[in-house]
Amino acid sequence: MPRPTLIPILGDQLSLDLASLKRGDRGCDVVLMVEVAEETTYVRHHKQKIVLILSAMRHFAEALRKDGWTVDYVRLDDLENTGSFAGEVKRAVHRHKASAILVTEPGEWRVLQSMEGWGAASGVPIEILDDDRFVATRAEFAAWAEGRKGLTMEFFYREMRRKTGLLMDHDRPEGGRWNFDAENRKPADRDLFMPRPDRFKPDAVTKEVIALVAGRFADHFGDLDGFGWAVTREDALAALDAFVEKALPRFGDYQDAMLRDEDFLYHAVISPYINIGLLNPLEVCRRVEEAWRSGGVPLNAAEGFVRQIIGWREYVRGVYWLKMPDYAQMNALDAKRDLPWFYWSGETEMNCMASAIGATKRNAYAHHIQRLMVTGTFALIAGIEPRQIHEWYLVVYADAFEWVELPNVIGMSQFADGGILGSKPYAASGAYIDRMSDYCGSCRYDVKKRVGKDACPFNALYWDYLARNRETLKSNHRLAMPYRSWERMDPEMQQALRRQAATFLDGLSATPD
Ligand code: FAD
Ligand code: DLZ
Ligand code: SF4
Repeated sequence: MPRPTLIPILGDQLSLDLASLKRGDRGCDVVLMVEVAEETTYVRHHKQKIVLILSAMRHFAEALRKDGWTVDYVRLDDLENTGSFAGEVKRAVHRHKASAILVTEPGEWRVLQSMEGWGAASGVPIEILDDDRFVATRAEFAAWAEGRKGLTMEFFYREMRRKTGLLMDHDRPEGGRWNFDAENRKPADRDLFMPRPDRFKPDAVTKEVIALVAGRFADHFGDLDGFGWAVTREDALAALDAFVEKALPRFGDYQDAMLRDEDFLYHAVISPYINIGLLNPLEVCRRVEEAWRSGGVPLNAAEGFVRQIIGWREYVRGVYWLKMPDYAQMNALDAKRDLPWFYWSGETEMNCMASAIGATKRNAYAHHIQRLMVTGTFALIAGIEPRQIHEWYLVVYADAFEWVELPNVIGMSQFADGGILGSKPYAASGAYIDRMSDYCGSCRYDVKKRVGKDACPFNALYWDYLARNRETLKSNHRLAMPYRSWERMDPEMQQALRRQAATFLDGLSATPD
């Protein structure tokens, strides 16, 4: 009997056409899947995120068996479980007398460091393959970035459009423009019919994992009731179909809108499925392109959506691998404040924050503008230490894996990378939130006021942020206008704003009262 090759598959590699499976031999090789304490606790993930991943892993193991593979599956509560990828791979190499390890590269730098030692620790050779579920390889992104002054996403995105042929008319963009973002800035009307994303009733496998998580991770953040994520490819495809049919036509128009009682608006709510491998990003984009070509969806919606995936998603991954491990430590504005406790409890009188954090607890999801312009902007203008807000985002969202979360937080949202990823910080006063949402009308704070007991905290914090970071930010030409306004402001008002901000910040607590 030839000795098998061991093919470890990680919890975010749940794709039957994974690179290592394409290279493996069903007749001889053994697939290894492991539930390990190291991964469930390296941060204290939202309970729904753990259920999603473990249940999707268990369902995927069955799909692999149906597809003819031999699968060795180690459960979290198996007595011999060593609790780490490295320990489980070593045990499995010996159990199966494997002659080699064949694996697809992981999403995270942390796991790659460990993976590179698996072969030596187990005494067999290891081959690590590129993850071809991405449009650009890490090497291709690095080649694109080489020698450029700035890493402008828009230029990278055009390359990806050319490479994939998505929304292209030969060598020209469909509709004559690469980007239709200017049409995608509408606030939502309160009385529009909002489609809800498809939710799925837990089956016996998911119920078992829910019980495991409720017992073992009871003190982790987030609600478990009402868990409704898809845990199989079939259900994830159904969720994609429902999005394309019901929400995509308005995705573009209302991409930046926020409403208090609408947790999802016209967003796809499929990022966890793409990130763990149940949906392939290119198949999703082709489905959206097809909907546009058949006339059911306007071009601004289809282009806006495709840009998020082959533009932003690919781009942040490229930046992550190009800049790690230093990227995780960046703190260009030297922000030092501890994360306020209300990020965990949701208890704050700021309606916008309570709403975004409440949705996050309920669903392990908040849409992009809540992440960027509410919880993200607040942390930015309050001067929260980037490492702490990064960890919060990594914990609370079902789609959070460091390769995509870190650049979105450290780069896009906190400007802690000094402008590698975005050309200006997303700092804003309450006026932005008021324009794009219905939060302010029922808030105990007055969004029009800048000082006084009832003043919206975002207002004073915004000016305080600009004043505090003047030396670092004043040369940013995209901030020239706000700095001119600050300099023209009556010095008494300047002082009042800074006092207002200081009093508010002093009142924030990093621990439960
Ligand atoms: P839609 O709004 O419907 O967008 C469609 C798809 O485009 C998403 O499913 C996603 O795959 C992709 N996408 C959109 N924007 C981005 C982006 N900026 N970066 C990468 N992909 C994008 N996304 C994650 O997948 N994981 C994260 O941990 C994560 N953390 C974030 C943290 C912050 C501070 C910010 C500002 C954004 C973060 N994002 C993250 C990006 C984005 O907010 C989510 O991808 C999106 O909200 C997922 O919901 P959706 O499927 O309804 O997306
Ligand atoms: C996030 C996660 C969790 C909670 N648990 C597991 C697990 O038990 N086993 C596993 O293989 N993967 C898990 N994951 C996903 C991994 O953290 C992810 O594959 C790595 O971070 C690589 O990106
Ligand atoms: Fe948020 Fe200020 Fe509006 Fe209240 S008034 S919801 S704190 S932006």
